[in-house]
Amino acid sequence: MTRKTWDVNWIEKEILPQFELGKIISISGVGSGHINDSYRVSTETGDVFLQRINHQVFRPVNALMTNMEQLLDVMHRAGDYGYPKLIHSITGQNMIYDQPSDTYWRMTTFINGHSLANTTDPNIARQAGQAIAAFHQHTRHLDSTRFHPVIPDFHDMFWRYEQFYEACAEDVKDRLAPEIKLVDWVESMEDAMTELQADVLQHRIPIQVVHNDTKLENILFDDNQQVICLIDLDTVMPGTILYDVGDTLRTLPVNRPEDAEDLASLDISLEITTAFLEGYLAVQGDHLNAFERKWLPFAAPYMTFIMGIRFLTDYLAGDVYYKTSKEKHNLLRARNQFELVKKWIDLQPSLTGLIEEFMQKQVHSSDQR
Ligand code: GN1
Ligand code: MG
Repeated sequence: MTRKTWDVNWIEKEILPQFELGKIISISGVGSGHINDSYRVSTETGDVFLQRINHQVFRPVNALMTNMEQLLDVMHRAGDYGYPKLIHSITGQNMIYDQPSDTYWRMTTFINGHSLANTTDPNIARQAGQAIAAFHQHTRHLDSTRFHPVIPDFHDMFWRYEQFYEACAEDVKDRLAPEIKLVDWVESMEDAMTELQADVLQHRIPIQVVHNDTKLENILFDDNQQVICLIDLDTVMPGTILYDVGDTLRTLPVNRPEDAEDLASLDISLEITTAFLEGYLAVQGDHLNAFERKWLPFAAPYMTFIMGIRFLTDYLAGDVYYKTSKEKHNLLRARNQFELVKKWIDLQPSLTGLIEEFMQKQVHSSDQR
């Protein structure tokens, strides 16, 4: 899918009048999401954040908005006021539907902050770990059945493999043959990559409400490098904490973006990974069960692989899901992610060692309390 942008004059004329706002000063596109379209709208009375929700991806848009409202409510009640507030339309709706253009739009307060693609600063990594852990603390007691699975089986590797095989079988754009080596490698990884999800399906790894899209870019920081909130709440739904830990690690300690083409330049910082896990475990360590602990080192390769297989599937299916902005963009993203998977697998012994060490230190310090 190539990037579609909405004309800001059209937005001002058709969408904004449906909300009660002061005089509009400017509208500008923000963010780098692959799915929705986001805008900062400056008005005489302050700035707001406007998003077009991609309802091809998020089919039950109403369910998505119910999830989001519930989540924001939980965060605000917990005293986490960094999270934005939803701005209802003039008619009191949590989003609006524009029939002529068949588009859905929602609005929240604008949160001033910045996000990062990765970091070399251990303090930021630790903060990120604590922020993901705090999110999990706030959501762990919620009844996860009250949150709709807006994209069912989102991080289920078995389902991702099914979709991949389907795309291979259909091969709509004749893209398979030149990539057969890569496709064969993906097939060869199936047993190793589905084992974690097998433990989810066996109810060994607990299901709770998680964020499901915790790449570092989705953590908002203030100027003092303190976390304000997690953003991009569309995929907040049942899942496991491993998906979130893994998705932050997929990005935070990696020196290059997910579509970097020079694979030889890709590097994962163990120091940054360690700082993140320390931050996470300091808050969440006592609450993990044996299976969550067992799989924690594998969270990063799991989530990096799932992105790889999703990008490759979309490439084979003709680029129908993710926005793309260059030739073979999804294939390049897939190659990048798979290269990182290999590196994460090499790092497994070190990760297992450092997590064990950290957990022991924690047991020690709680013994002494
Ligand atoms: C998409 O919305 P955005 O760009 O943050 C995707 C995530 C992937 C991410 C890869 C609903 O997220 O699952 O991790 O791209 N979101 C959806 O960068 O598919
Ligand atoms: Mg997202």
